[in-house]
Amino acid sequence: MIIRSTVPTGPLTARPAWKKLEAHYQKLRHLHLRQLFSDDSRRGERFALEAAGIYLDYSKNRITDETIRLLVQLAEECGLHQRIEAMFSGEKINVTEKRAVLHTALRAAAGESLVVDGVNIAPEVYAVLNRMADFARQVRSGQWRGYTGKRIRHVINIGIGGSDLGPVMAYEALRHYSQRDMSFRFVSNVDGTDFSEAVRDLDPEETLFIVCSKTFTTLETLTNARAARAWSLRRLADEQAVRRHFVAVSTNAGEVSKFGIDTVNMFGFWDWVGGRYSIDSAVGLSTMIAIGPENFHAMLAGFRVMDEHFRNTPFEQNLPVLMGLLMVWYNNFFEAQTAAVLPYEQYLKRFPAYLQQLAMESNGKHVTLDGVHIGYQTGPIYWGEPGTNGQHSFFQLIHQGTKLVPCDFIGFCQTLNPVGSQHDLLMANLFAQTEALAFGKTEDEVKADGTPEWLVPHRLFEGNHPSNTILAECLTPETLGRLIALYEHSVFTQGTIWNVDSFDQWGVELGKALAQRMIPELESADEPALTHDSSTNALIRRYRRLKSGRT
Ligand code: G6Q
Repeated sequence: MIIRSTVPTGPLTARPAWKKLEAHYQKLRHLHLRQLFSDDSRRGERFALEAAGIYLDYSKNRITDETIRLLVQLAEECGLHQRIEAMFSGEKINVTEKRAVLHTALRAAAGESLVVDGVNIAPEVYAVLNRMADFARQVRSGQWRGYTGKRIRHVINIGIGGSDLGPVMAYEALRHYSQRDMSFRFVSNVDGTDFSEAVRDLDPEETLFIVCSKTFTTLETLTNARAARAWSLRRLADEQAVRRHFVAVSTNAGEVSKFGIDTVNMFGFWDWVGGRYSIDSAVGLSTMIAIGPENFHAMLAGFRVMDEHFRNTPFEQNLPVLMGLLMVWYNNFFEAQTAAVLPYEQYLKRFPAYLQQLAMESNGKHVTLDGVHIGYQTGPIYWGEPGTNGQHSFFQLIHQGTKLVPCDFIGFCQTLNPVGSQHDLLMANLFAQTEALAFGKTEDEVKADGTPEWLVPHRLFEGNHPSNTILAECLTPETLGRLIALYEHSVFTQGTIWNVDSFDQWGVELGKALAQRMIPELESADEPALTHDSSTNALIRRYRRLKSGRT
């Protein structure tokens, strides 16, 4: 059943709260954060929240109490309460694929029951988690041996998009907790370089491949999996070896066995888990092998804490709701095109890339749930790099460029790798950047530094650049779970306001189909009759000529 009751009626821009926000924006748009802070000495504490182990300081945003009140009203008018309930209770809110959206069920507490299409899915979820744990323990302990009896030392996850970005991000984020006598690598790109570089120093006898694909039809993943099988068998020289060196993660048992992987070695999941929301499912198998089942369960518990917070907390104190609404505020009223995510934590170096998929694949949409063309901006471009590196490159544009870039700074009060006072230096940079972005440097301050008159405009910082600061105690598996869920639900909040299907990805499907048509045109021995546009035809001809060295 497609749920219509949760879909708001009438266009977003005609809602009372939207109209009020437009008028409010006109009053507020020139107001400076310097002013807002000097008017209220407690602003830094008033616009801050602590929940689910995460402290969010959102005081350095261009908002007042009235802004929050109106944004919350907008969320209510857009049916956010109903949408949250619809998602958690398994209604088919992914309307274009007619699917439930139940990544939250992957981390539900043991013993909870959740019925989808007449089946209680909770026992299935735990059954897979238990099988994963059993397998992970065997690999980690050396009980699971390669075909020639050697211990598995290297695990390579082959997958792309949601079957890669979550696993690689989580592994990198939790590397501190990983089994250090094993190596973990991730192959995603169909560019043969990715595979070749991943295996060049490895021994096939000690290498386990996890072929991770929801559909098990994705060109890149199957191509790399075939390359991996050929690489393994060149050394192991017996088809029987495949079952000791290949496992699959998929929803498609038929394709898995067609590929030659025994379904005994398959870990399943379900169509109600979207690729970019799948790290808690069997897609997290590489992470579980790396950090162990106990740590993996701690990560799930972290997700769960944020899920409960999102579901049960009034919007004014709800971290993901507030973050989502602030993004709407900048995206739709200030016309910010992008948002930067800046983790001051080296272990989170892949977090921005992960969020890019989560946010942009979810909310990069141009029609409403009803298929009506949208007349307002939807999902912004997410990007970012870890601090302090970003400060030495693109921060210049955020400080002194002409674009408004709302930023999320993410930091931890304790480091996992104390080296002298380096963590204080790192955090000093984080705090200093949020301060400089907000308050800038006035003409008087620049002159007071003895700056010559002609140089003053260049050294001036207007400030008024908004940011959130997200602080947690320490990067643990549980904290990571909370952080990921924070963004998942923020993205959901945004998608609800924009009234889009945040859980389909027709743009990705397009790419999958387009390349298939062109492959024979590049591979065929005979000159193909090309019927593309003149640019594409010329590019193909040029490629065909040069790839074989003909000029
Ligand atoms: C994620 C998308 C997409 C998907 C990849 C891989 O939400 O659907 O990124 O994860 O295209 O798909 P498979 O897992 O089916 O190989």
